[in-house]
Amino acid sequence: TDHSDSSTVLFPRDFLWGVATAAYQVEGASEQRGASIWDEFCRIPGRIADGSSGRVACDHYHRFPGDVALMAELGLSAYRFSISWPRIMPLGRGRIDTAGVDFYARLIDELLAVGIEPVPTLYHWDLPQALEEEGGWLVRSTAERFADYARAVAARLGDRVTRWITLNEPFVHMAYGYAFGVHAPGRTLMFDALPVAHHQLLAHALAARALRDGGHQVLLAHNHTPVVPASGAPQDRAAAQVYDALHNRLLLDPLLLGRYPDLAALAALGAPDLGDFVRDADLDLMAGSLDGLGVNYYMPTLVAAPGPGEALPFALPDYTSRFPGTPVTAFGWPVAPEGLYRVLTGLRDRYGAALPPLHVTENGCSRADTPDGAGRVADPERIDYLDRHLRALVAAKRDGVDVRGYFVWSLLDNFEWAEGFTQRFGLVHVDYRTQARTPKDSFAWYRDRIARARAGTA
Ligand code: GBH
Repeated sequence: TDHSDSSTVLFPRDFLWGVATAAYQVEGASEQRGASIWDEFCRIPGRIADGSSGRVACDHYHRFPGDVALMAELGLSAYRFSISWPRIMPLGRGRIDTAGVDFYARLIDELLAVGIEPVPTLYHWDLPQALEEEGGWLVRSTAERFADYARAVAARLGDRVTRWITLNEPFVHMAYGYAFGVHAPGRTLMFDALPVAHHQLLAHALAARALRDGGHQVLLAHNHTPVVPASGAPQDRAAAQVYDALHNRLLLDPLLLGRYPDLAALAALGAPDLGDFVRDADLDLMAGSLDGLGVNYYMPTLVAAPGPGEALPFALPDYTSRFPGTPVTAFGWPVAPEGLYRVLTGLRDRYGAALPPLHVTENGCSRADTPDGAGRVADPERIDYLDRHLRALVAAKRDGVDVRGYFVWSLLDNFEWAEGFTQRFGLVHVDYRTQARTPKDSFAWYRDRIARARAGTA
């Protein structure tokens, strides 16, 4: 077959070539906005690996013109960033901070001036602290506050944005933030965190209704992990199924099918009954509320049945030691591009006609990068990682999956949540002492990759 010809078909002109970041991880300028749960969480000793916080981060708030210039050099068609709710509404409700709105307006104008589509995420885990004090995502009213916030943002920035991502990884936010407590707000509720999933879905659905009324397209970014049972033994297969239902389907089934997956196996472990907080009308509102699905993919998960006295695989499994022989990133995460192919084709197979077009809204790897004496950062492992994952995306497209965009996580090295600044995911190295940006070899590679796709030669 003629690969050059098929490539223009695989990557049509409107394919979104992007990079992604999130407000708390890059912006800094924390004194110029309301407090979020991450500001609070980072103050608790021992929670962040290097004792750092997002107080300054990459200072993107002040340096965005230079960062947009880097994006223009890459030849991107889209930038996925997130809007900080407490920068728009310092108390999570009511008063709008016009300086906060103005920051995003200037960022968006800067992007449009160089032909890059702004793709804002309305919520990437930085809940206003004032709302956390009213119960955070455990209470239903937070969903309504989110819809108010979404409407306020769309009213001010909606003339320049067509595609919105409501929430980033609501499952991860629930699990890490409210069930295990390793992310903000640091609660350890295990299965009692389930209402957090539902209230985020409701928030998405209420916001989606408002945004769509205004003619906008609405996506949500969901973290997917293909689940591999550790063996063919029935107990490992059953554990893998529960894990898959929780991590992959708990939030997608309501959005795409209008119902929750069967969680009977969890009830036996003390999980609350969904009927305690789910209303029928909520599911009607959620069903079909997506114009596109964002897929964040990093790695697969190998699941073994818990041993006697161990918790069910809702808790953090030790992924890496369980994939013997698989190379890992600096984070210890297995490098498995075929997992992306499995995720993309698996979504199509499971949801069929109910599945909207897909966008890979995050994919990337961390590496211990340092510029050499000549100011070069050679990161061949990252190039290999991105190249192989893009090939997996191409394979899924060839097999008929409708994938319309690919966003590298991340443009810049940034504040990697509980890991602080110890994990570097950027195409661009950041020296946190000087804020100097140094494009890595992977930056040039991605620039050339995009150019080849545009020229129809690869
Ligand atoms: C994304 O989350 C986030 O959206 C983004 O903000 C973040 O910077 C990026 O990924 C890189 O981490 O406990 O070591 O076995 C990814 C969701 C949840 C995937 C935790 C890996 C297990 C890690 N991640 N999960 S570990």
